[in-house]
Amino acid sequence: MLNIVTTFFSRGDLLFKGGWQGKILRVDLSKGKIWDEPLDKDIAYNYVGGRGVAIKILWDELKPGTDPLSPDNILVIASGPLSGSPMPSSGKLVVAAKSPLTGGYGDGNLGSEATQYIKGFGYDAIVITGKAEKPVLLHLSENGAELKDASSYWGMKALDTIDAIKKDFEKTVSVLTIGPGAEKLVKFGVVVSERTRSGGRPGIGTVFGSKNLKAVVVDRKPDFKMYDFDEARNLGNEAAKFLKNAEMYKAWVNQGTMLTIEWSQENCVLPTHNFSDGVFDEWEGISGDTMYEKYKFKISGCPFCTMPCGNMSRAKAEPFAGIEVELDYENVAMLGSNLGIGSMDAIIMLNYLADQYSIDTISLGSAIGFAMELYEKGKLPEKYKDGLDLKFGNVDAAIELTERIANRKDGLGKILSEGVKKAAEIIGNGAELYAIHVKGLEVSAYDCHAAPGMALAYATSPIGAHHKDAWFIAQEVKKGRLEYERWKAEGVIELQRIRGGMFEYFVGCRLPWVELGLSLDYYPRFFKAVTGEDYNFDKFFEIADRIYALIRAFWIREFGHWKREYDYPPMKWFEVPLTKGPYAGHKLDRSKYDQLLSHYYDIRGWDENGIPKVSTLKKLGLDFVIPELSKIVKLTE
Ligand code: PTT
Ligand code: SF4
Repeated sequence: MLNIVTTFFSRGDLLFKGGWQGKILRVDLSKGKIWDEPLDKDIAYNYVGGRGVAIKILWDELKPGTDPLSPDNILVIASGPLSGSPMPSSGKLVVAAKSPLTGGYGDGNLGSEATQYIKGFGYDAIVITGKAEKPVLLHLSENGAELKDASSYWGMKALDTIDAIKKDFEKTVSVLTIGPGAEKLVKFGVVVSERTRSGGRPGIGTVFGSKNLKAVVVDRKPDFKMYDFDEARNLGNEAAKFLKNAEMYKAWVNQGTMLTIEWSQENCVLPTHNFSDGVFDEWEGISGDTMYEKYKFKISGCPFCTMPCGNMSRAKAEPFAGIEVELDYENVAMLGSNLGIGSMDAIIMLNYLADQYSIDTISLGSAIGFAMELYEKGKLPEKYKDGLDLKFGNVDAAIELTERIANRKDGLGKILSEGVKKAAEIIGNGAELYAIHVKGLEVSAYDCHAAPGMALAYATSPIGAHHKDAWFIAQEVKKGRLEYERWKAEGVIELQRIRGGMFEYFVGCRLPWVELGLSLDYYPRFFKAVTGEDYNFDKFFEIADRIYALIRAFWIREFGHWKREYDYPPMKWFEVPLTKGPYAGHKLDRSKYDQLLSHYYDIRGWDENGIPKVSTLKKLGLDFVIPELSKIVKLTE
């Protein structure tokens, strides 16, 4: 293989007591240049890692208005001080960039051994700019970091690429890669790792593709500096013991997130027929029980996890028999009920295609559901039908459309590869009403016609509609489903601070806490053991608020203006009532939603348009944002 450039590692860990390794690996693909930089202490202490480090770098270094697909976009691959440590489920990594799908801040969190090995080589993050002349991969090994020719892998499907790279390098390397969908610049391309993990919904895989970066390959290097490893290991053992004895442990490792299908059906939030119904007549065919009893053949999951939730499943029925894929709730709901498809075999096939092409299952399911609804309602203009019979439940049409989207085939495929927001603009004819997104990111699998708090969570998520920052719906269902009271805004923000803050900057999986009830009190203890720093919850939450405000400032700077309406949930939830189930007839009330949004802004210290106030920015140590923002919008004191 062609060795373009190499760098030698130097020690940066002297700056920190542990957790942080002290260096950032910088790569300029246009110049074929690689170098080390120290991790700024100020960034580490005030933004910690993962999402925090990513947004600080993007704010500081990305020229406003940069085309996300241009060489100038900045790709950040960031671990956090706790990733790869004995903290339970610590094998997670953040990938971030300016999103080609939304035009704002985008990131994703995926399981990967690379998060630990990158630290083993002394880095907290890898920052990649430029565009290689021809396909390359970045390889980290004992020899240094090198760019290598990846032409032979270009065009190869993502899972096949992982197998091929492991064959060509060492079996033990960790691989982050993309498939042909992200290479061809489908706007919702994801990054795939460990064959079953994938992340970066807002098109972070697409940014890999735009840079001719096929993969990042990291040799196994598990050891990195921690402040008090013995204490971290003892805590890890204690937490693992708790998790293994948790009441829900067995159910969790049997079904993982697939437990949610039944829950969503019962609570009338299962996305069905492009978020029209909330319940699905054929739900039993796609339930967690069905998956477990008939399809699951192996437990899989992220590295370093004591409660692995991946459901490796195999299709049984022809013509899909033998296809293997990991099934998760979001994938099954968006490619199943949302498309009116009740066959798990067909869902396995669709999920497999999405993984191989490395395109996001949620956006894919939303795009196909959107086209199907337009088709059934007679709103898809003839010129866009492309000979497809796009009725809900038509498996062949869903598969064919997936291939066309993934290959950006001229016509409907190419239009939908832009995401539903842009597709609706192109199609016109009132299509906007059926485009289920926030800020251009397709909504993940919870219908919120009758769940205003979860609608607020989607609408204020810092990357566009994703549940990861605040899965508020569980609390809402328990405590007062249809209310629009202030407690809901408080609850959403509390979750955003923990899930969207702590777990995205530590970086680790939140599910030990969410699903099996591991006490949050463990986390400051892990933080102390691994980094040597004493942070309490006030400090953790302040950091989360800082990151949120900076992400909001980034969106404002990129858009060049800001409107309150950008924090609205999809129009359909206001306009078209749910059609089925116990909440049939319900839709969101716009003026009550507006009150809820005002509560949200008030608690955050943002003004009535969702712009952080000067006093808030100052309190969070974001004074440096003020001069730039005040040129774009009127700031409130
Ligand atoms: C996540 C989103 C999700 S969230 C799912 S299933 W889920 C989908 N998975 C996809 C997939 O698979 N293939 C594909 N081509 N596209 C996919 N898109 C969808 O992406 C994931 C788990 C899950 S499974 C969840 S809830 C939790 N998410 C976490 C998070 O966001 N942060 C965090 N600190 N911990 C989390 N733990 C859980 O991780 P995105 P993964 Mg994914 C095949 O990244 O962009 O955030 O989108 O990361 O390693 O696969 O684990 O019912
Ligand atoms: Fe990964 Fe599941 Fe373990 Fe979280 S609980 S780290 S998502 S396998």
